[in-house]
Amino acid sequence: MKIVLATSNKHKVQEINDMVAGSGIEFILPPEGFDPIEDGDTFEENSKIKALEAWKISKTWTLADDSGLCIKALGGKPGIHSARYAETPAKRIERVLREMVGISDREAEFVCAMTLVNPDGKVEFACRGVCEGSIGEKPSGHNGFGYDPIFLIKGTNTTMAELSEEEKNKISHRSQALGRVIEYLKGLQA
Ligand code: ITT
Repeated sequence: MKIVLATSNKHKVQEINDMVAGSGIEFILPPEGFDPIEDGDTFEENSKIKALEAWKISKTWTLADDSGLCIKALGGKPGIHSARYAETPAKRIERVLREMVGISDREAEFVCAMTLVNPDGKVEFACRGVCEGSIGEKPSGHNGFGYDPIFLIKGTNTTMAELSEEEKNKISHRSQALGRVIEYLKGLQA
């Protein structure tokens, strides 16, 4: 079964395909012209906007992931603005570290909201995955993407970027949400 993954982020497609390897499900990039206006107020709303936009141009099963980093001491920022918090991934990390200077409560979480739209253009299933952790004092590690180098996994001194792909995929917000989507799809096929 092929499902259009409503994203322009190639890292997400790779991560998600790695997670479902061997399941008979393959995620593919949307056809050309995928340009959603992510103007929702929540991860859930933006995820739905992306999934429906991808459906409009593909008319098949689509899955969207809207995700981001939420930092408690910053009132949940960068949150839904994670992808645009500064111009480049390195500058986004710099900005977060700057805003966290002098703050001792460094609790944070990665959030992922997924929306599955069926070939009739209706929301078939939606869910959320969360990965708890905290913000490190400096970046460390080169794997993954985005804020991974400053995200310390709860109860450890290891950043998400220091984990192998396989290790990240066992605990990430994205894998938790995707696990629920796959379970739902398997139920449909049974
Ligand atoms: P699409 O909207 O096209 O899917 P995007 O990268 O803009 O691609 P989002 O709007 O969902 O995706 O923003 C997610 C941002 O949150 C992403 O660019 C990263 O900065 C951050 N993020 C999400 N998941 C992450 C992860 O697993 N590791 C590190 N950073 C992550």
